[in-house]
Amino acid sequence: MSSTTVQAFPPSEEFAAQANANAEIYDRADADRLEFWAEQARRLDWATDFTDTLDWSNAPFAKWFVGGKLNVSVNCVDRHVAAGKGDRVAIHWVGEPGDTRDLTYSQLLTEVSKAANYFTSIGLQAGDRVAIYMPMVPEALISMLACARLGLTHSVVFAGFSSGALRSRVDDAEAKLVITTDGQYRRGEPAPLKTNVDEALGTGDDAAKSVEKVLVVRRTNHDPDLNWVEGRDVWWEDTVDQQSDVHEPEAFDSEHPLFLLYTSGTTGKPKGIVHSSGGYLTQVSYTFHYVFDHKEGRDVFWCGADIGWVTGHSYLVYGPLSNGATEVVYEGTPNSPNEHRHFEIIEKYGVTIYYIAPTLIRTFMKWGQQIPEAHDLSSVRLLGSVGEPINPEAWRWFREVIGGGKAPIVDTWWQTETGAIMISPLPGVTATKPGSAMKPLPGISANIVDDQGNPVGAGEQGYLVLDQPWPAMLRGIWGDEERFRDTYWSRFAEQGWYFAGDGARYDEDHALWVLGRVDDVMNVSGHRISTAEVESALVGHSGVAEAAVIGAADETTGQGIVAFVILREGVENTGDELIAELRMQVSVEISPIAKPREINVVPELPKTRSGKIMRRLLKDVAEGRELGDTSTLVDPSVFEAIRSKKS
Ligand code: 6R9
Repeated sequence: MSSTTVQAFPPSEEFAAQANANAEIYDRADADRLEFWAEQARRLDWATDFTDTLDWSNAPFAKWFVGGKLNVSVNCVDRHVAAGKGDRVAIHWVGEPGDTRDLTYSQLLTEVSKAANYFTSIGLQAGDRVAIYMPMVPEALISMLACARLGLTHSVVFAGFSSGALRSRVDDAEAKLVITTDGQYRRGEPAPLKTNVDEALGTGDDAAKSVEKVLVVRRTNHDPDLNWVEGRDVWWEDTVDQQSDVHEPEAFDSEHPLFLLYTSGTTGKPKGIVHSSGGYLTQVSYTFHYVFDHKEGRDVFWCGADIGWVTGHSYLVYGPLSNGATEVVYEGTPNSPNEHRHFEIIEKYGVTIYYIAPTLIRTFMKWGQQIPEAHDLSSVRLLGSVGEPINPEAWRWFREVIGGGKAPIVDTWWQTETGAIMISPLPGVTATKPGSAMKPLPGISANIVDDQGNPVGAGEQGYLVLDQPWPAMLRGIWGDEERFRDTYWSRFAEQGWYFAGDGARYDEDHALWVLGRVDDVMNVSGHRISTAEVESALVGHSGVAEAAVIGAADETTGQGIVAFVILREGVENTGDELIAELRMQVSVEISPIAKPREINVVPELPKTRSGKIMRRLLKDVAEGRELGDTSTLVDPSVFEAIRSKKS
């Protein structure tokens, strides 16, 4: 695909005139990167100033803002109240059954202080770990901030994970406290959640050794047989709510571990990614301000991610709140009670900045544009995408249908490990191309290289590396220094670069295109073809709602391309005729070598709860193997349907 022929969208004059960013900040960052970051760190309130911006002498273990001390929760809450903004709404919370709750910054301070007082009362001390296994209720965010306030390192475990996944994370981190809810809503129905905690923590000889208390927020109130372990389990309303609402915070070292977040690796055991306080908060705060062009007191921000993922940590908690933002936090699924839910919320709260994953955009496309069109979405002025490469079709639809044909889109590339956005256009400054994350942010340095570490030319695919440390970078894998070095720093050890695990290429204009995980890059007859590129071509066909592509072992070509597609609502499957059309589509869009060997029309694609397509499992199907680990799938039964439809 020749990306230079892709239409670029320059920023409108109107947007540029009011934008937080301008072209000059790239120059400033280039002129003196460390000075630039020191300047960004000044966005925060430091109790003790830092003496050095970066200590990289023990690479790959970085220290940023050396000697500085700060309190993360003070930066997210107290300082806004102290500045007279206490009455500003921090969180417009929307529950799945339709209940709502607004929390101002003053109210947030009260709640966070009470929780901090309770945590202290049960003997927790800075450095202890706390597991948070909760749906998207306000107390989840309050708990995270209360941990931050006390220097307790939180480990949020997605509430859709199984009890086994929770147990392994609790054990690995040796968490002393687990915070949960009695139940959670799932597509309109209450389901137990604390039961999973009981299962996870076990009893007798099998009991999780580290856990002293389980703190339970009442949410669904529907489980008459709720199990209760005397001495271990307590209700939030009986404990936290009874505490004083005054709490004197203490400052912590810039490098103090703010949180652990487990992410799956190539081996089965999840890695506990460790994030710091000062460096992390600096970069999430900086990126929130510039990438989302956030205007305090005017914008209403909505990030659709769950706090169980890094996007929820950085752009639902620490980024927006450190900037004094007003944001929407929605508890439920997008089609509960019906497909209008997101658009009703945008309309009701006047959401101005809307940040979601491409998979959701494609779902909206599948539902049809008459649904968003039934709502006044004119408040939306900026759109963001994250989590996977966005195909140009979805990009255009997003801008047209949700963004009124004019809202800029920021396609933000980053990872759990990077902590904050790394590669993205700056709205009002960067001309965007549908499907490209464009270029590294000011202060960030990335490159695309071949196996030997040589830069690749325009149009050639290579590995995405980060060749300079950045403030929000992971500080390690919890308890496993060797795995940290191995996973990220061994591939380009000589050069000392971070290997992101993604493939990418520059086009002729030096715009950066992320092509997906390198394990998703196929090699067909010696040609490297990205699964994302083929998927994008398939989705470019008017009948296709969503596509997943994998490289399956092939005797003659090394790998053969196998595609799985879902058709749009109302599109008829004409069998061979359709398949021929789709193959032609790919041939025309990319090249005849990219034509899928096999195209299967299926009713569903297997996805993780964070919305990523599990290509590994599709590969198992395509290669006729037993399925690998399906524990992170939303709905393991989709495979029955896929197998039965597979040609
Ligand atoms: C933030 C987040 C990280 C992986 C990353 C890449 C993919 C994320 C992307 C993107 C293309 C984007 N990814 N954003 N690919 N364009 N804008 O998603 O973190 O869950 O750790 O996933 O997601 O493959 O390596 P995480």
